[in-house]
Amino acid sequence: MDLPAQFKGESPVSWYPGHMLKAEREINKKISQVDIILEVVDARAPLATRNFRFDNISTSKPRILIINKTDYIPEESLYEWIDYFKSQKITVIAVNKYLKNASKLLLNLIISEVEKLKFCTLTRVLIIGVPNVGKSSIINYLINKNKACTGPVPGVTRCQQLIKVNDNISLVDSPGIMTPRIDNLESALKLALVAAIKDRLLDRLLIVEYLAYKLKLNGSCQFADFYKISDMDDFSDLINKIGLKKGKLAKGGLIDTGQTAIGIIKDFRDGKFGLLCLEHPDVAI
Ligand SMILES: Nc1nc2c(ncn2[C@@H]2O[C@H](COP(=O)(O)OP(=O)(O)O)[C@@H](O)[C@H]2O)c(=O)[nH]1
Ligand SMILES: [Mg+2]
Repeated sequence: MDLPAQFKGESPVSWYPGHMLKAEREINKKISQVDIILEVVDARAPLATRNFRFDNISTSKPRILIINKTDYIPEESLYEWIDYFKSQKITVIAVNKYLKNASKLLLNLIISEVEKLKFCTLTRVLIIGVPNVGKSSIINYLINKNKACTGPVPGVTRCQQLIKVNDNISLVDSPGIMTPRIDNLESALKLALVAAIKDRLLDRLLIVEYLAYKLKLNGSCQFADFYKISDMDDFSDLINKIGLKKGKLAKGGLIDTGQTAIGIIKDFRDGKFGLLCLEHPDVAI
């Protein structure tokens, strides 16, 4: 199905080339200290949450792409994405924070990648990715949380530069935060839904309308089913009904559609509409 016109066009959110340049410089500085890079993406939008500019600045270092938060998406979508990245010759692993052996799987993959390079010294790892994809969570389970000082929190730089994971592997202390590259409005909508950018930067009603479109397209649980209301063809009627159901009333008895949209976005992030991947590898081809 063709993308409806209201989701097409340029992103109203600028991606600040200056800001991005700064982020790249920071990563470049760290890259000189590392042997291997772990790039984290959100399984709900594995392309929108990648920043392809990063490809230009780290060609010489081996990289593992971590598809994180796989608990949010259907298994079929995950397999499609894994196949897609493998077809691009990208070393890929899929994890989520509920997976008991995620840390072990990841460490084994790091070791096997590093063995290919025949490093004999300590391997230094840098985790990068756009905001909120789960970098800190991954660092926390890799280092078993209490083992090191609270280096993984961005901005906390007072502790040592390397956090020891085991005798062979250390993490460069803070994650590299990349500014998302926002190519168009649809990417911005996906990034807002997965909280990689602030949703207030966009029209929240449009974000919710896009979500409704995606749920319909994927045959997932629809708003009408979840909120137990009769379906409405007109989107603003639908929002008003959901707002009434949620008790989001503004002064004068009108429905507060903004607050209603915030509530719906939260329900999505809480996984209330079931498993949903916002992207299909087709868009990459
Ligand atoms: N459902 C789910 N949530 C996750 C997962 N990993 C991280 N999160 C949540 O995503 C949010 C952002 O995680 P964080 O590690 O701070 O991301 P960072 O900004 O990349 O460091 C937090 O609320 C985490 O609890 C995951 O695998 N599944
Ligand atoms: Mg973090």
